[in-house]
Amino acid sequence: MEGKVLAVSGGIYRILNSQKTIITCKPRGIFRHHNKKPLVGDQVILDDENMIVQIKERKNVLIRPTIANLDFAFVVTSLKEPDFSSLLLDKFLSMLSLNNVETVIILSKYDLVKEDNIAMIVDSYQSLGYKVIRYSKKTQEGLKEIKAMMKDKTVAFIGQTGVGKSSLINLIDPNYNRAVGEYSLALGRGKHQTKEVVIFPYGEGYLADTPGFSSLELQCFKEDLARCFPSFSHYVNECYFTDCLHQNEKNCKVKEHLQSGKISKEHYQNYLTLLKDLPYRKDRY
Ligand SMILES: Nc1nc2c(ncn2[C@@H]2O[C@H](COP(=O)(O)OP(=O)(O)OP(=O)(O)O)[C@@H](O)[C@H]2O)c(=O)[nH]1
Ligand SMILES: [Mg+2]
Ligand SMILES: [Zn+2]
Repeated sequence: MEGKVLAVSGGIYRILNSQKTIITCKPRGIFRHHNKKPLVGDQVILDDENMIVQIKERKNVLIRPTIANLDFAFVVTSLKEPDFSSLLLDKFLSMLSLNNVETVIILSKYDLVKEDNIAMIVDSYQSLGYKVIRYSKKTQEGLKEIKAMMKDKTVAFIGQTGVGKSSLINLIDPNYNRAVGEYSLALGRGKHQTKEVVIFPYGEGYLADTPGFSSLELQCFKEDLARCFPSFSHYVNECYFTDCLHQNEKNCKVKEHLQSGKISKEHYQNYLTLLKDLPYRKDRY
């Protein structure tokens, strides 16, 4: 029988089997030998004793939050409490792009800001090709659109702690009954209310709540970021060097578009900030 991993806790797997029943089971020891284990979101095969014997091929996998087989991710970024940061959003977008997960941006806590102050943010990400949804728990603006996009898909809500991921899932359906945390003014962030990745059936698809980040490390090389950074990906194939880092290389299209204003100075600056902390791939060989 087949099943979908909904949650994992202490080595026990919660699985929705093909008869739409939720069961708990364990994986066979064989996974330990191969250093591979089933993850939330995996489609697995169960044997007669309801033990996991096989993981079906994954469409994609994220390490943090740990989840497999997403159709796309919603990156939830608050406009206030915590304050909006284009650096952080660019980091999330890079991480998802590196892992081949399509992304939609939700700007949460829209009730706490004035439209005039965020129109530029919305424009700048839309012009990169992202869908951007303004959302508020208070007014429910954006909720309909979010629900419509989720139809029959497997999606995860990903973002900083305290931006409102679990609250939003409760608005989608109160039966999910997610614990909602609070934003701490003193700490300037949320309090890590959600502790584990968990998937719920939603129509013919699934939705995932994930633990919020307080910090995020990109797990890649400079050369990877240079190709995947959101505002560059359209141009990198036109750079003279295939491994161009878009700094001082000759005939760099990214730098050209930076001069012409097609790439914003702010995104480019974010790129340099992220690039600084990453190792070179070429040092590895
Ligand atoms: N004003 C306002 N507050 C919101 C909105 N969405 C969520 N909040 C508040 O933000 C706080 C954190 O909400 P959560 O849903 O727990 O946030 P989370 O992203 O799940 O946080 P973690 O589980 O820690 O990652 C709560 O006090 C919510 O009531 C919103 O749209 N507007
Ligand atoms: Mg939460
Ligand atoms: Zn370049």
